[in-house]
Amino acid sequence: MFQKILIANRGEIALRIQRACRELGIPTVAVHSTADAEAMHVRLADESVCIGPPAARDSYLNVPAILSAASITGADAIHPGYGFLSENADFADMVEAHGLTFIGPSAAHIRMMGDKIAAKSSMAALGVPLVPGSDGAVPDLETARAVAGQIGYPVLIKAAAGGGGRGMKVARDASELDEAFQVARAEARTAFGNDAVYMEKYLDRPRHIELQIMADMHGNVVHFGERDCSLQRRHQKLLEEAGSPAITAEQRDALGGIATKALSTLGYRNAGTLEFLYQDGHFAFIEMNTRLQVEHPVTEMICGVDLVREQIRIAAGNELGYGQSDIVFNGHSIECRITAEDPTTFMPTPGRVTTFHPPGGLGVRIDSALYSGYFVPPFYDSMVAKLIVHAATRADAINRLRRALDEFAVLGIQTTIPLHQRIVDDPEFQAGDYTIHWLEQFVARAVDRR
Ligand code: MV4
Repeated sequence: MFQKILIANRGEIALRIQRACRELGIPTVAVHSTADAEAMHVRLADESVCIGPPAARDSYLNVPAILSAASITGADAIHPGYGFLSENADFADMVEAHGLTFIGPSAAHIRMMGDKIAAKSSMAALGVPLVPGSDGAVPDLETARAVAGQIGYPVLIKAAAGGGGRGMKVARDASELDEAFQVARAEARTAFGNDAVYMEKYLDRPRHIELQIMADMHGNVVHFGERDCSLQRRHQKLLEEAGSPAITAEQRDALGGIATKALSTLGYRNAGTLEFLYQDGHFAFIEMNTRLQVEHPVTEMICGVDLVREQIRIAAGNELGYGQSDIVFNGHSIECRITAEDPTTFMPTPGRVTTFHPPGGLGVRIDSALYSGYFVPPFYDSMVAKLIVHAATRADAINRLRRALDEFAVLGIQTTIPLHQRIVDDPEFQAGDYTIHWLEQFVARAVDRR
């Protein structure tokens, strides 16, 4: 097992990783920017190192500073969390080149999945279903027209280096194709320094369903079921649930079987998430995330597993020690991402938290680095807390979530707690009847009512 783990992140996820380390008896090193000297992840770590000024590029993305911090503290492994350097293959390479363990997949797999074209062709070759689309990159307009003719409009043009919604253009019909193609290409070149694009049939009302997998270094791969992440606004997820209200246990088993077999063949290791669009009873793979995700707790709640502990154990070379049939799904879990934002305009609201009173009780979990008196800095992501509930059924989980949201007090700054309270009271949400477009329409209706 590792002697000391450096956590290359901040906020709630740094705390989340520290907690797993502590239960494994592994000391932790926190790194922080000058803006985070008073942050909870620094206070609770065994050791801490200041790695630079507030801007992320000078601190949490500062590779030499992070590697130096690992070296001077004697850390032998680095957990990247999510965001920042978590899906940076060059960073993973450099960590290993310094004789340290990167707690995550191999740099080669991170690189493969970072190229969305390579990710799709690898998965397709292993029997994972895709959206109808181009076979690889679309090099020119002539090819784009031919592909659109084959798959039918509307089509989506996506950047190979994109992902998470960046660099996509819809063409509703042939008259829109030329411009969509040129703009997608130009934007991809500017945003990613890579103008490779590919095409897919545009699905107009899908759900976003993702599958959590875990693989050890001995060829064992399991899945921990799906999360429904359809409730998002501008590609920022607001609320996630496990399992999806839209899919059956049989569908989960079938998809899980295909996915675990594919990743076992690929030789993938550590945690990973396959993203699918789900519409009209069909799953289509779109991307794979090679990191621990923000919403991992809903999976932990229904599976009774500590995913971060598993990541660390696996990275140290341990076997999973259990198989798919040992993983039992129990009840339902919902996570609300609470951000320091105006709940109607979504303008960030950094500032001093005067009172932090989290809810408690049976089936309630708070992952947050807030405390009364903490100043939420303006430099980073605005998520300040995750409220996760677990109960026997979805209806019970919603009821518990309403109770927990009512109990939650974050004073001094505005948060999105009131927005979550409105979502939870909505009959369509309660019925599980939503697609990836539902939340934006819900928010627009709320603005109209003002
Ligand atoms: C799509 C799609 C419809 N059809 N692909 C956006 C994020 C990126 N991961 C993929 N995305 C989409 N790909 C096809 N062929 C619609 C989206 C999409 C979306 C997907 C998941 C969650 C939220 C979304 C919001 C808008 C568009």
